[in-house]
Amino acid sequence: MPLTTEANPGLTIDGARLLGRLRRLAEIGADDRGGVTRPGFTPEDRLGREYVAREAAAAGLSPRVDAAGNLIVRGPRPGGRPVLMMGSHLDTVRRGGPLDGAYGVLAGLEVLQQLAAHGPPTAAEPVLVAFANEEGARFPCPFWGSLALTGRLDRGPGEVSDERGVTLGEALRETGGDPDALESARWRPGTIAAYLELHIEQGPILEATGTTIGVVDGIVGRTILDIEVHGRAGHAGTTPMAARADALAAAARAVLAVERLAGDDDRCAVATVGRLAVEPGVTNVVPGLVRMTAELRDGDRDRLRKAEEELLRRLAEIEAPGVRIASRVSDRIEPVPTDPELRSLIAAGADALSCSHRPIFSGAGHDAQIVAAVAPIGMIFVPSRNGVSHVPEESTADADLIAGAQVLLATVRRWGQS
Ligand code: HGY
Ligand code: MN
Ligand code: MN
Ligand code: MN
Repeated sequence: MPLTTEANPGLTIDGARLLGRLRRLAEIGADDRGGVTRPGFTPEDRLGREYVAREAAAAGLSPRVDAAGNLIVRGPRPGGRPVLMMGSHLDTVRRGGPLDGAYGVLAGLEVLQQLAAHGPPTAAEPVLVAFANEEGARFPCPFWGSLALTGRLDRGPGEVSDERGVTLGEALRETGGDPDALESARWRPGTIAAYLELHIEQGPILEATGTTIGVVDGIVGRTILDIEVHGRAGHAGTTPMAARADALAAAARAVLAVERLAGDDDRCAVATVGRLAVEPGVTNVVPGLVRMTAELRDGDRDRLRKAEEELLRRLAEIEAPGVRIASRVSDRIEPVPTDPELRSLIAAGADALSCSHRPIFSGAGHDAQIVAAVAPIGMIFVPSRNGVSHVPEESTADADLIAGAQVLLATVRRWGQS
């Protein structure tokens, strides 16, 4: 595959440098299962961000961390042009892989570095952002950084805590942010002309169809519910079955109700119970309380709302004497389409590089869908081996990683030219 474009024969990303940086970053937070555990606002997260900032500074770029914990990297000629923002995230889920988020950030760094060193000025000023806490793995407020940057945070830093009761504000301060100055992280409306995010697909379609580049046409919406099943704890040997109010047995029905919502009943695209905690959680006590989450996703906003309502009805039906189920929506993120003009630019860039491409829908969430509230967004996908992500086995062929970065560079160069 030719890796330079007809429009910029000399300008190409340094594939070996990109791959080397990806390997180095994956060592930060490397866990005992061969994966990467670098949740937002942990010491590992901070080290990852510092690594990227050091690489940027060594390349003559200007990195800074904003009050919300976002790493922002600008080139040598800031200001005076519309901003074309490239971004993704450096935080990971627990026992995740090396590419989710990290790839888009390091490829964006490579693009910025090449343009700064060799590029004629582009119509827009490319700016790179590594958004803080996209996954919400330690602090359950995913997209924290992109919500802060777009001025749409609906919770304060003291209102979100980890499992040990540490607030996000405390962790943010320890990792280089300033919870008292979050407003300063906001970019005024109109200051971002466009936003581009390069990401691994995290699903099977590009690999199955032998396609190198996915031109994302839309991003899934997601509703997360916190559910509490209240029963009555009791002695496991002496409480007669007829007299029990077993919270876990009711929670098991609730788990199946969530699964069925998306499965056989097709009320939404996918539905998952990813967390479940039993109290007191000992062998010889009838469970008295279960805390669990339900996560529903769909590309259609109305379907997602109706699925949520249907789930609440079904949870109410599971209630029984002594068993009460309480739930609240902890997060609701709308599905969004991408911008048609950016889609065309990405496709044209892929064509110029002789990369095969196809439209694709994103079943994963991305910071792009938050930025969509203030700017047109475009997303580029590359194939995921075996379609897996959020697991240590997450990987993508080197040639595809390099091709995706080339398409990002080509798209940035084309923006504003037509
Ligand atoms: O869960 C998601 O879709 C995203 O990767 N945070
Ligand atoms: Mn992810
Ligand atoms: Mn991601
Ligand atoms: Mn006893």
